[in-house]
Amino acid sequence: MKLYTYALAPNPRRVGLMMKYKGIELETQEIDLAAKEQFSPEFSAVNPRLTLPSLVFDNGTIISDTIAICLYLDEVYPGASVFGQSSLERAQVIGWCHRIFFEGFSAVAEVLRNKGDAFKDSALPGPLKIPQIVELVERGNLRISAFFEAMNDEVSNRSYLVGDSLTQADIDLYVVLGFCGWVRRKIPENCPELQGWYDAKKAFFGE
Ligand SMILES: N[C@@H](CCC(=O)N[C@@H](CS)C(=O)NCC(=O)O)C(=O)O
Repeated sequence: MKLYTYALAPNPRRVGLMMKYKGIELETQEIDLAAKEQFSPEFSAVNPRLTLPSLVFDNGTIISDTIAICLYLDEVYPGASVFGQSSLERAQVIGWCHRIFFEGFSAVAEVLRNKGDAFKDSALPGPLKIPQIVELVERGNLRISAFFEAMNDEVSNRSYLVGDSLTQADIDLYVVLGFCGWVRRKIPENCPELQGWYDAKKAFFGE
């Protein structure tokens, strides 16, 4: 089994932090997204979707969605699960990850990928040539503002989104808040609970 990754990028970070927390070690290979290595013939042959992270098994089976990779690794490696301690908590964690991906990651990506030359004709990840739509930058920023405020309310009286220990939902929220910095969005002053939550997780992960 081998994990193709790019440690700096947000979706690979969701897996990387989960592995660090659980003490999981795997054979890995870095694909430099900044150098566009995902478009190389070698990596295209591994994952035609051209995205990271990608977990590839010895028989060629591939999992190329972050949430699925995390679920799989969580289950096959020992240690407390980061997907909750009951069926209800498991459903809640997956629900949170889905929400954070849609309301958080995709909002930041909307801003990041719809302006500038770096993502010209590559407004969505993958092999298709997708043109940028500059108006989406404004919409993405509105979505980020709404996300900050919603998450501020959610963490105002708790350290963990689900249950009483760290889950993948917390990892994903922590990673997306860092990803906001890629589009120069900081947690605003009217979201002090979220800032406190983020600072605590940053210290916890030693970053
Ligand atoms: N469906 C994938 C999407 C992952 C994704 O978008 N990864 C980004 C890095 S964070 C990527 O591979 N980007 C390639 C590109 O920009 O061409 C998942 O959920 O893991």
